[in-house]
Amino acid sequence: MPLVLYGSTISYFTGKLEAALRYKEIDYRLEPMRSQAQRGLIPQATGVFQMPALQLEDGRWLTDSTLILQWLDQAYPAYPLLPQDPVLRFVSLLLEDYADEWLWRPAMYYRWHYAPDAARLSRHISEELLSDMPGPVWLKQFFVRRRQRALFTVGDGVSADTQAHVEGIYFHTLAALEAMLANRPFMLGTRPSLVDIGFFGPMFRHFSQDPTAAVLMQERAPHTKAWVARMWASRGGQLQGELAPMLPQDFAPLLRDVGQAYLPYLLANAQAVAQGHKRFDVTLQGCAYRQVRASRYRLLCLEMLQHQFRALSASQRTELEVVLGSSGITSALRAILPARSGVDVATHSAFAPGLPMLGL
Ligand SMILES: N[C@@H](CCC(=O)N[C@@H](CS)C(=O)NCC(=O)O)C(=O)O
Repeated sequence: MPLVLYGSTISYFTGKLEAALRYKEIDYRLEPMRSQAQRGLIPQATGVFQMPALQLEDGRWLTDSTLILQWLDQAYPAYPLLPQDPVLRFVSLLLEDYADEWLWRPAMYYRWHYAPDAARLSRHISEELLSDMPGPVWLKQFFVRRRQRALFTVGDGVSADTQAHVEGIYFHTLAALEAMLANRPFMLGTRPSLVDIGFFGPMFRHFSQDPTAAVLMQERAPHTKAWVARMWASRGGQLQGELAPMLPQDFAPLLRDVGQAYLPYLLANAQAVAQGHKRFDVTLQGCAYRQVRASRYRLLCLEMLQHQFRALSASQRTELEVVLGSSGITSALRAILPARSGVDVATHSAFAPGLPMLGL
């Protein structure tokens, strides 16, 4: 019996999980998570209104692609995604989290800001996911576009003042990936790992397929475009590759972004959650973001990273400091957080109720 993956053929996190299932050669079937299912059974089972959700043969449900990947790597150990080396493993978890949460804003911006993209994607969602709701497609499109912008672009800090910075996140990421993928087939070596899977999320279903972003990828980063196809085609049994023993030097620009933008954002978010603020202002890399949505889930992301960091031995942490260089990452990993998500990070798993990405 295949696993059943509920999601969408245009979803960031569904595509990310599919790449892992395909590489690990785990049999699965993709089912659209239609509005009826969302309103009823699935959020009841997973505790959260989000995709993807994975159902096992024995009926159990899993949510949150990050936790699902960690569970899959244990339950299906063939073709592992997480590196064995504890330091490389930690850096992989950090980069996967960054790709999930920090590339989300530019991914949503390119999809919903530009009219041709918004028209195409709102039509796709209306036909794929809202086909079980009454009403004409054009009306559904109107509401989808309005909802997505209110939740994820203009309603989450994207404005005329921040637009250039948001676009810069995409351009810098493309430049960093291109430098790596011009020289080797996968980000950490000659086979895929969790880092590839993390970046594949936004790069596949958003940046390589949404019209405006796809043209930019084609022009600026042809090796990255080829890697997207290579990742989708990768099967563990057909690849003989190896992971690099250490993090390659060309990760420095991504690590800088983690330290200068993503982790300062997570710390400002933690402060907002502590104060019970639904929105907050934060200046990142000189760009003033206003009215960004607070997220208890992203506080949990920071707690998880700190928990994984604390699990390293003293000598591994020293080794990690060397790998991370002057990126400024470890100070955020050691910071005392002003608030708690309320989730026990030591026992949290894909089987526990999930938290929505934005909101308290
Ligand atoms: N942390 C979750 C995030 C999942 C997520 O936010 N998925 C998006 C679609 S790609 C979603 O379902 N959003 C819900 C919404 O738009 O209300 C994961 O890794 O699975």
